[in-house]
Amino acid sequence: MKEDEQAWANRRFADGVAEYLAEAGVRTVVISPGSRSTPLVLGFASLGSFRLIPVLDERSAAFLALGLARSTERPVGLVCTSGSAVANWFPAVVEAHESRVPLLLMTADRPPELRGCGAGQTIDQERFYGRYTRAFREYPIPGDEDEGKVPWRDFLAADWAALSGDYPGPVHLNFPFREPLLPPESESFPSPKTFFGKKVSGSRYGRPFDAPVLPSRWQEGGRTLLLSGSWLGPGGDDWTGWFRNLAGERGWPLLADALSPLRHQEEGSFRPVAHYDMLLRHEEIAKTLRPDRIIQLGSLPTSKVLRKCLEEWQTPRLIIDPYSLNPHPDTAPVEWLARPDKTSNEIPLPPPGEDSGFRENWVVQDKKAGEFIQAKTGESGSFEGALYPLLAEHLPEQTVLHIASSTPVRDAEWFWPVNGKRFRIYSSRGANGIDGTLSTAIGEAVGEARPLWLVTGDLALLHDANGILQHQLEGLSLTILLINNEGGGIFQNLPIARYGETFERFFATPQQIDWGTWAKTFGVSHALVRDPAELAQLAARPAPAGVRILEWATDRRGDAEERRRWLTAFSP
Ligand SMILES: Cc1ncc(C[n+]2csc(CCOP(=O)(O)OP(=O)(O)O)c2C)c(N)n1
Repeated sequence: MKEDEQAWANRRFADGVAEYLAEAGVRTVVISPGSRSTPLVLGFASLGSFRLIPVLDERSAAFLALGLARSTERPVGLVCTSGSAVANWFPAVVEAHESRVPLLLMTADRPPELRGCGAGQTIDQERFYGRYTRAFREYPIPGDEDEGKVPWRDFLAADWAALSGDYPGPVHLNFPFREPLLPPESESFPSPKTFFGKKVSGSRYGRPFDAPVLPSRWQEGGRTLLLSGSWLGPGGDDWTGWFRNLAGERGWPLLADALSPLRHQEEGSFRPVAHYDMLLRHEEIAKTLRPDRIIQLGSLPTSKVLRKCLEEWQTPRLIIDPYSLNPHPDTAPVEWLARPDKTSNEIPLPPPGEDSGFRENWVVQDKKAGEFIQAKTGESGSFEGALYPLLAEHLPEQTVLHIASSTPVRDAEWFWPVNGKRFRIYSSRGANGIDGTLSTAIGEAVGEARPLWLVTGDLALLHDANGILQHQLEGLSLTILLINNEGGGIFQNLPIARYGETFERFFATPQQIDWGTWAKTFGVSHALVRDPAELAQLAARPAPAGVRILEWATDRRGDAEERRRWLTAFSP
């Protein structure tokens, strides 16, 4: 094939891909720089219908795409060059797989004749992400004999279905390109509207809501306890709304993690339970709160204490998960674990209220625990756990937050009070990594198109320090509440914390960063916040555009002690 023909074949092919994805509903493509991906980049750029976001570091790029896909409920495309660039997406691919977020991973590659023979920037990219993708496909080389024979346009439709269907997640498309990658400048390119593949319908992903009907044996009386873990993904609000109604109609107590929208939806007679971890630490209280049956929607709350109780109690449990997963890490009997489709044994609900004493007990105890936390919050100095009641009280209604892995996600579960302010809280609970925190939050903020608060430890922020390069993204308003306890505070709770210097060097790993200087390097604002009243004021005011860092300095050893006191000193 003549050189020009090859270049045009590359362009035509990439334009076809871009055109298809535009029709399918992709709005955003995150692109990292490189040569081999040139045709793809031009394909997306020439169509003019995408928001294209350039991100230098592929690891940050993929996490940003994850945050965008999560918050817009649409698949997001990623483009990178061949070689180790591909490997840098991997951590975000793992999280996307685990938390069911559709990322369209488009890697450029050398053609087969340049693989395995020492050609530059060439690695084995086939099935690179192994089981962490819903599908992998090697596309034909544009202009090659195969391109005419292989129905690659139909492949796109199949790969789209794998990406965004009932079990959404990442899909990897590998695109080999032969040089030259770019057509001569002088020639104009025919209109890209040449694509004739299968049409797709629907651009949002996820499973449409269909109110489940409980099998009859689960509708009988008995002390039934409802559990709600982290946000369920697209359509999640319908599922949690249904669960909330179930709790209301039946008078069943509902335990909601801070990551569940239900923690933040107290209204009328609906009152979720927030401080179950604290309550269940008390043997005497736990005995009175023990259920006869449990219904769990989606993942379990994070609490280890609750999980231990589930193991001990061996209470029969019904798990309802819109994506048919298997979220029960304990050995308690799960009587029915299935897709919540309508079932034939539909019977009317018996009248509610027959076990109202059970719910009453949970709610009364929870209120007492909430009052205990509230009283402690006023007298806690710089204790990081006190930040959560403070944020809950002062942030405006419907604020969006991202709570980082490690202590923040646990403190939020323990101390974020029941409220009716409809906060939306994101968190990466798929693989619970501290990686990609900043980029994921930036993606979520851009996708939400409204201010977002990121609550993070210092190590999680540093781990994705490159993410700050995106601070100038259009429409971004991000407040980073940096809990600076100089290292991994979470490890203070482990027995290894007794091991002095070994602990400090290999577990706590303090990093000695002057955050003011760091922020200045990138041109973002930074302020040390020392006083809860000051933080309360900042939380209540509208957040500015761009990125700001509010640094809350605290002492991880002292905080570990204080947290133990908060969690154990409560007595009803
Ligand atoms: C990618 C990744 N590497 C390592 C870990 C193990 N890990 C869990 S928490 C943590 C420390 C986090 O420190 P920081 O963000 O400062 O929060 P803190 O513990 O102080 O609350 C580490 C290293 C992880 N979860 N993910």
